Amino acid sequence: AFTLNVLQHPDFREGKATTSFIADNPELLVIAKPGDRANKLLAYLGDLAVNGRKAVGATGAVTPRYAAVVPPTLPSPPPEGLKQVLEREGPAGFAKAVRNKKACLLTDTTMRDAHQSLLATRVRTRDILAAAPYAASALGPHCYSFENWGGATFDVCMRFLHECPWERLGKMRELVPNVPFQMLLRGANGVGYTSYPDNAIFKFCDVAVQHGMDVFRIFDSLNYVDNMYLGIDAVGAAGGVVEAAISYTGDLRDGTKYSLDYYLELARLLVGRGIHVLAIKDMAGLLKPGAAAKLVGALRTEFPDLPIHVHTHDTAGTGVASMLACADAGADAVDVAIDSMSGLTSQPSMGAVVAALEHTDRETGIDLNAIAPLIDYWESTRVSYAAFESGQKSGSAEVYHHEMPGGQYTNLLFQATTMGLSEQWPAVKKAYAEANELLGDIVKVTPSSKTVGDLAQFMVTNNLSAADVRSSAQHLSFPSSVVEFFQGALGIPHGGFPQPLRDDVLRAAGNPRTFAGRPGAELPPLDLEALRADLAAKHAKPIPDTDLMSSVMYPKVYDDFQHHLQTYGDLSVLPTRAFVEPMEPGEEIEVLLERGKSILVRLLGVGALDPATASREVFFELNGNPRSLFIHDAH
Ligand code: 3PY
Ligand code: ZN
Repeated sequence: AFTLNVLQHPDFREGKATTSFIADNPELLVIAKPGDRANKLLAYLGDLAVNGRKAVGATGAVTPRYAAVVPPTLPSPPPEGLKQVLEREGPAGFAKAVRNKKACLLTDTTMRDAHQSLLATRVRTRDILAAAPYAASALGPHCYSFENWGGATFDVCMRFLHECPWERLGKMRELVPNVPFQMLLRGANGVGYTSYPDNAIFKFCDVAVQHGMDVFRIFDSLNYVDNMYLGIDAVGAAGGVVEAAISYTGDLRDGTKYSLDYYLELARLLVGRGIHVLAIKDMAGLLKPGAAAKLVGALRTEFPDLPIHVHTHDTAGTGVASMLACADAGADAVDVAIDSMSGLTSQPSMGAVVAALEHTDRETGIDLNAIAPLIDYWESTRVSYAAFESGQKSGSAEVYHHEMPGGQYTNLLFQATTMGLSEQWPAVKKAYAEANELLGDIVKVTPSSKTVGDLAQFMVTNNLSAADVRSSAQHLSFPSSVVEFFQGALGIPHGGFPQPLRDDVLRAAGNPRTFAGRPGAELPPLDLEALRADLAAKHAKPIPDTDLMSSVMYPKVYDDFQHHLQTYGDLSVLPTRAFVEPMEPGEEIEVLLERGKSILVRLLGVGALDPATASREVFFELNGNPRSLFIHDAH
């Protein structure tokens, strides 16, 4: 590359090069083609070296040095799976094939919910891809799906990992041709936290199907059926598998308003709209084995031809028992995570469920020995994400009291611990349960769970009891998510809004507008082509549908991501430890820029602060050649 660079220099080509040629043209010492990319990477590594790892939002323990144990390469292509059925027979044929299987099918959530729940959604594309081919071969034929997209991954991918979620989807698809991909769609909220115009949701689902998504688990944070219908219609129009999810809360045997009849009535409405699969979404891990048997049993009896898919979290530790009860009661598929990414607020362990179903008529067909390399891979890979571990050490049946969803639990615990407020954690859990009661005992899942969490933190910070909130609501300055909830911006909760709290909160907020029905119905359609033109001008590049949808969902996050790309280039090539932690002086890393093209980067040291420019010179060796650059010191 060096010679190429020199040879192409106009002076050199015109025979004007002298002995001082190289000294006069030091830029020629930079590798020609990947030079710009290498410089941008150095700028990122330099920024971490000067300003520390907070640049990536990591606040937990320092990442140990540990090499991932990559699973072996198995013969390709992998054996056929349900993806082939879906391709040949469409969503209805897929549903039929699922229903006809005797085995209990599994959804492996390792690539989405498991790391969303355990590692703040921070697992990077390269670490997902490294195990994907093996997972496709070893698990593929026995899986209903790999849940690998949607939920919080879309946002976090751009915001913290500086990666394009669509590129991740495309790359996973290349490596996994045999397993249906599954995403979590927040109904009318897409993969965001608020209602979007209907045409935005339709377009999003269409682009997702075009780029390899198959199964859409659609839920609404209040089980508000009008919001769910929108997601159902959008996925149906896009040609995806419509998996409509009932979000489960409480214990249906407790005589609360979330009774068996409530869930059955909701299921009837969803089935009536035209769905391929019915899901039970137990986002907090509240579905105990006995309740699971009742719910799945009743749904099985009423809808004998409809596939039933159950999702849970292992927060209290009953996850495996509950999934076995579901399989026994006739569920077609259950969600699990690879053992080393399972348990606690994540999904129950795949190995445990596989082993427990051996020698039964619902045997999964998975060989426990075949899972072992994936267990080793994720156990070793997880080490690189130490900075994002929540610190949770055990399961806890307290979840039956506070009812916090898995991902939120670890997030709030992490926040409390890293802000030095761990002594407040018991108060936060208690306040969360009280906030839920204040809001009318609602279904709690993104984004309604954020409303409850915000109110709980507001109560703890301001030292307010539930009675205080009720009696002084007219004079309090509530978090915006609480006001929006009472405006009806998320939809209408089962049983309506609690009064007089609703009126009091709205009055305190200056009586903002309220929504009488589905909030999105009142939003005008988005002019997608105008937005595309604006983005193309702003970022000086053509805007494909994928970028357009990223911007529709997260306008500011998308813009920041584009600026980050321009400044630092594609960071997905960095090994995870180097992405998270500042390099140490003397440390060298190898970065594979693309197939067959790698660079060696060594950090030599960081210079003294130059007060005039508030910067430091950072010294590297790039492929053995000295390089230095000035980095702004933000301290
Ligand atoms: C999400 O919406 O991201 C969830 O995981 C809800 O359970
Ligand atoms: Zn979940």
